[in-house]
Formats: sequence, C-alpha cells, structure tokens
Amino acid sequence: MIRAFVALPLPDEIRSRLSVAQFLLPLPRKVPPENFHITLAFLGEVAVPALQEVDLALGALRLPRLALSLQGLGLFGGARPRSFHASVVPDPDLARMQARIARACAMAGAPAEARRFVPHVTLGRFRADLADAMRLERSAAEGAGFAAGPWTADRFVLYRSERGGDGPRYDELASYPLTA
Ligand code: 2AM
Repeated sequence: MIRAFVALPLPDEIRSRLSVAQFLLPLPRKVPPENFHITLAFLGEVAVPALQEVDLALGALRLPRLALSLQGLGLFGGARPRSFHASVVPDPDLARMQARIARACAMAGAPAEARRFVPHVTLGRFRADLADAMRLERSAAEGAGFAAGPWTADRFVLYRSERGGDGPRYDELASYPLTA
C-alpha cells in the first residue's frame, strides 16, 4: 500500500515568499518549504494496482493551465486550530480541475477523502491550546495582506507520502502536464 495524494507543486519564487511569511509566524511545527503544495485529492493508502489505474486515468486527463495567486493567511480547526495556511484565491477553473481529478481517482478505484475543497498551502500543523490559538488568530489577521503570485500552474503531481520521525516525506511518483 502506498499513501498517496495529488497536488499542485509551487514554483521556487512562491515557495520563498511563503517561507519568509512562515518565518515570522509563531508556529510550533513548520512545514519545510520543499513540502509546500496545494492538495487536490488525498487518496490515503492505495494498493499498487489501483495506483497504476490512477496514474493511467490522470495521464488521460486534458486540463488547462491556470493562473493562481495566494491571498491571506488562515487557520483550520475552529476553536482548537490544527493547521495554519496561506489561502489560494478562489478560481472556478481550479475547482473544476479538482473535481475532474477527484472523479478520475474515484473511477480508477482510489476515491479521494471527501472534504470540501478549500485550496490552501499548509505552513504548519499542531495541537494548539487556547493561548496559542489566540496568538495564531492574531497572526492570521495580521497576515491578511499577504499576497503572492500570480503564477502559472503548468503541471500536477501524484505524490507518495511517507511518515517519518521528523514529519512526512513527499516523493513525486508521476507528473502530468497542464496544457494551454
Ligand atoms: P493539509 O495540507 O490541509 O493538512 C498530504 O498529506 C496532503 O494531503 C496534505 O497537504 C494534507 O492536507 C492533505 N490531506 C487531506 N486529508 C488528509 C488526511 N486525512 N491525512 C493526511 N493528509 C491529508
């Protein structure tokens, strides 16, 4: 079984902008900049034959390039935040792309975890107590002016995620071009 997900990688320039923003945040555990990405479909543990079907299905999709931007910082998890992120500016073409990729994965036998699609780049994950939560909320509010991009997304990637002591390690299993 392989723990897998589909995501958009980020260009170096956007990664650097995010790591500067991240440096200034009081995050207990920071996602390393090489791990920054925009998740499109989290597949969980997938058997190798199903993953091969997913690869074929994703390779057969013809999806357009997208101009994407980041705007603002936020928290997921309500009163007990679990993660801190930069928000992707909502884009109907991105939502369509995500839906088509999720459908292709499901038809290939690896349904994505059902979560409402809120595109973002996770900067830190943690278990926050109330004091941390308030500090992080303030940082998110102060980060409302954070903006990066636009950049052109010209590919999407099937990643393998391996859990390690220092956090997960992501490897590219396959890359699929987005065509103009
Ligand atoms: P997150 O950034 O919002 O935490 C790889 O783990 C990617 O898949 C992460 O970006 C993570 O989203 C996303 N993901 C979605 N559901 C997940 C789950 N149940 N477990 C781990 N990662 C998940």
